[in-house]
Amino acid sequence: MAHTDTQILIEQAKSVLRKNDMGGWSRPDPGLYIHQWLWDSFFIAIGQRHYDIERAKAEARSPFRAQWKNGMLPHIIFGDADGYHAGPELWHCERSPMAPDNFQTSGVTQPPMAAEAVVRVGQKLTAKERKEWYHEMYPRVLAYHQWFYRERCPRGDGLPVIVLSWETGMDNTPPWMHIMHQFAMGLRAQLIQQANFTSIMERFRKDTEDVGVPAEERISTIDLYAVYDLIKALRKYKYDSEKIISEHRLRIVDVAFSCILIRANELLKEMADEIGEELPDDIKHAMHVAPHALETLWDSKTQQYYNRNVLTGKLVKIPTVSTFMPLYSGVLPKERVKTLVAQMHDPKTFGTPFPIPTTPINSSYFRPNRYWQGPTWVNMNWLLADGLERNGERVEAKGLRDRTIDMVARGGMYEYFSPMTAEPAGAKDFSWTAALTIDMLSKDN
Ligand code: 2M8
Repeated sequence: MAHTDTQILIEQAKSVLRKNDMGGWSRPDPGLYIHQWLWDSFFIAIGQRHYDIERAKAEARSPFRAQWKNGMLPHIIFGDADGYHAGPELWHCERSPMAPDNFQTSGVTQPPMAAEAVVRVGQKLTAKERKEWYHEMYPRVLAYHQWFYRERCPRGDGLPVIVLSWETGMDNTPPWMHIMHQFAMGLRAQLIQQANFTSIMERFRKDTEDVGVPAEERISTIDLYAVYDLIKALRKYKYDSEKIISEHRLRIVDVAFSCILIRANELLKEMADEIGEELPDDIKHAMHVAPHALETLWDSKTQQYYNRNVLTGKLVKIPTVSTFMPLYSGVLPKERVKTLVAQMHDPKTFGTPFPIPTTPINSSYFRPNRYWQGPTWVNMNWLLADGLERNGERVEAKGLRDRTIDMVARGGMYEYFSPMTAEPAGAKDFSWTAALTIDMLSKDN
């Protein structure tokens, strides 16, 4: 890309981030996601560090202001704005004694990108500043990671149990929707489905036409109401992990989430080493056992990684972009790198003109513009390009970044894009698309 085009794109991205800057934290977009989201903020900080290090520090720090007393970082911190479709009145987080005193939040978490953001911000600091930064952030990130092993890891195998598709960040990803329909449909959702009320219920949705996003680009109506029902179930447990882990109808070991946590521990260790701290035993144990547990998610017949349904113990063999995430984990067996790279290029599945589609194009779930069931997302490409690079696939990593930048340059700073044509979809002026575009463009400088 020519230097001037790069500059124009960076300026466009910065202006999106300015528009979504709420003063110390950022919203994902101005219409649909008007509060603060966990992994969004960490991706945003990764972009901001290139031009405003203090602002990036504030962004990476801001999710911790509502850290729960048990260490969990909630996936949404609610601000003052009204109109979000799953606001504080749905969650009632105050029912948990662990919820923070001064903030209203959701009651679940999201992929743990905290350590990544803290270390990336750290890379832009002098050695002395970095030590101070790590001294500040390490105990908080550690408390978050320890929450997973204390409360969400009953098998002690280093892989957390995830209890709502919203925790994965890939809200309507096919394997989760499949298991939800099989095992975890609430009464209301069943009624809506049986009585064929979906088109009536669609009119009550607040996350589509009202905020400028066509319904067909979002999660389906029945899936959305089923998720709402599951949130109500978690709320009934008062977000008590012990109850959730033994009783909740939806419990999944999610391959992408697991890979992000595995990588996050490595980054946590980097922080600990730099400030002369020793990781506690629970984290060391998790780091030791998780790579073996990750191997149990590999299916040698189809040569893919899959999620495991905890209720049945079985792999859910519905392929998605998550199959590539072990590249990001940093513990992928060497001989498997080439297999995954070849699959990324297969024109029958993931090798689309604007890769990587969240669902392969030969899947019955695939829709080029439907949320996490087909479109290409900039954050997934960012994670996978990073993973490719650390696995020695530099050319592949650069190729993926270049195609992602090309897609954003054509479509604009949207939430997601058609993997076939780069046509944009979802929310306009989307913060992590902007932030990660800045980061990817900065790599070539
Ligand atoms: C989407 O999720 C929220 C619920 O958490 C929603 O649909 O209302 C997901 O894409 C998620 O990954 C993202 O963090 C969030 C805000 O961008 O939006």
